[in-house]
Amino acid sequence: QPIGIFDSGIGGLTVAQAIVNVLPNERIVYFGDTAHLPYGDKSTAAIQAYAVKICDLLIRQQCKVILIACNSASAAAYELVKEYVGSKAKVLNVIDPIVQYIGKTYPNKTIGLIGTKQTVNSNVYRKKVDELDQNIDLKSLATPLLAAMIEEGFFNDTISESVINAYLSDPHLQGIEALILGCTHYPLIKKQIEQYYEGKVDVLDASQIVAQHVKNYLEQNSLSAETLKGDHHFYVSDFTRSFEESTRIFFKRQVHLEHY
Ligand code: DGN
Repeated sequence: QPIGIFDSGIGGLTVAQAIVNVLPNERIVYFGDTAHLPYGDKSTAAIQAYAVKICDLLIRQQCKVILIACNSASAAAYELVKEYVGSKAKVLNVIDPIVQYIGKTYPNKTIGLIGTKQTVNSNVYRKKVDELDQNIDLKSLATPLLAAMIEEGFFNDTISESVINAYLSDPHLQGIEALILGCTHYPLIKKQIEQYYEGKVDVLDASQIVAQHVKNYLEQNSLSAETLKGDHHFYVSDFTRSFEESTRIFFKRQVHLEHY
């Protein structure tokens, strides 16, 4: 049975890639909701409606686990989707693993978060961090330009450097010991963010932490596949050649997108 992964578009391929790296025997069924992207600026109700439909598809594909790879969708729809899917598949999100990691690693510290408007304004990270009761102060900033910038190929250049500097110098993000990259696209600018902080702030790539979490979950529940059987599939709700070409940025190699 495959692992289902979904995102608002193809940015979630960063998470799929991290999973393929740590779990080479697992077959992936990926769904990018390119007809409705970006989720980052959508209402909670809209994202919930899209997420439920995508889960129907992933359940039809017999997925044993459904991972909501998108931070915006994890913030808006995780509880609803978990209830909707019930016992048909285990639903995981990209926020809980990073919150657990922060609780273990940074008690009594000040931590930063950057993500879309939906992710930051939902306050889900803040609520979950507060529930840890570890005296962690979370400072967050919506950085909506970053995902669009990366999709247009602006990273590791002077334009992205200016945008990153403008956001990270915001007064809301000062005095932090670690920064959560709370969006599928940000692993691509991790190096530039590390350069900005000159090693003084830990930059946390959620995709790596999430992949490790999925691995632990499969092992603990005896759900791991022994060998890779069949091909990965990458579905999108709207196909364009430029989406397919952009898969190379997020998955390190170009993959074939199937229009569902
Ligand atoms: N996948 C979205 C997220 O992780 O929040 C980013 C893309 C978007 O919808 N703007």
